[in-house]
Amino acid sequence: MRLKLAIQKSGRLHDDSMRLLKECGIDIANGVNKLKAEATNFPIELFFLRDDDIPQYVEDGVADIGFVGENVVYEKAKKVDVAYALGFGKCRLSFAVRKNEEFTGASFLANKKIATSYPVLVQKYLDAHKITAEIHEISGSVEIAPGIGLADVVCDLVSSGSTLFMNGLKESETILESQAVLIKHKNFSVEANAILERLMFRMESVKKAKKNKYVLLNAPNDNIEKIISLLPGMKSPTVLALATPGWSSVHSVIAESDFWEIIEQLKAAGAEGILVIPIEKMIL
Ligand code: PRT
Ligand code: ZN
Repeated sequence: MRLKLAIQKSGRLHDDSMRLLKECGIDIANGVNKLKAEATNFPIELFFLRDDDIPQYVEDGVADIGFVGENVVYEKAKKVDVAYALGFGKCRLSFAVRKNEEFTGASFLANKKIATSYPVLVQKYLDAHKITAEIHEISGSVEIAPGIGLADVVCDLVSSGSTLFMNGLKESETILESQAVLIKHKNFSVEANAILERLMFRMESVKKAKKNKYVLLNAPNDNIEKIISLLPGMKSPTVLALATPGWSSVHSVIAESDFWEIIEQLKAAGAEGILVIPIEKMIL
């Protein structure tokens, strides 16, 4: 069998979805102009769809899994499971008001007109805060609604914030932090699950590799204990003698998040010739 994966046909998530598959060593045969494509070296078949349709296809089992933004998953509220965070397509769903207005909290929205493409999520927020407001659902260019008098407030996706800024609006309150996720059909056969496990194992290796760097450095033997204590490594660092007496070469893996701090401490401990190399895959 082949696992059927739905991804966005074109748009913001398409390229990152294809790149992730490639990084997982999965080669896709035909072009994306078709509705379907097959991988040549992995039991997976791709469906190219509009992102809005992906949750429905996965609920119905027409696709087994899909890559789609959490914003779409929660707005559509279909019966699917969110199985894995993919780490791309990051954005937030936020309220925005005219830049000269003061957003004083949820109560500011009472009896206002709110333009959004996310009526379900906005209504949920209003209900949670026991507020009544009028929601105008529009499918695109939400940010122009206040300018043309259609709404007082918008609730839209934001990443850099420049769209809001250019339309004289300011972001006021975030109601959802979103990224692309892997969703799956509720009922999975043992066979389908085994393929999904293989795919997720590869995605996790790619993700871990991006978060870590391989470091090589030269260290005076006198300080080697101190330097090793700064480097956790996968098990423990590799230490090899250099041709120069009294010096060793130390190899290890360090997390991107504490990268600069560790490098500074290594330098202070006498490390020299530090080389930092990206890791392609990391299997623990
Ligand atoms: O054709 P199809 O229906 O498949 O695509 P689409 O046009 O509905 O979606 P698309 O391709 O625009 O976005 C797909 C997904 O990307 C969204 O569902 C989000 O999960 C994610 N994503 C991440 C974003 C953004 N960032 C984003 N900035 N989706 C939209 N935007 C828009 C936003 O709506 C606003 O118009 O970008 C503008 C704001 O960007 P900044 O940088 O100016 O703040
Ligand atoms: Zn869409």
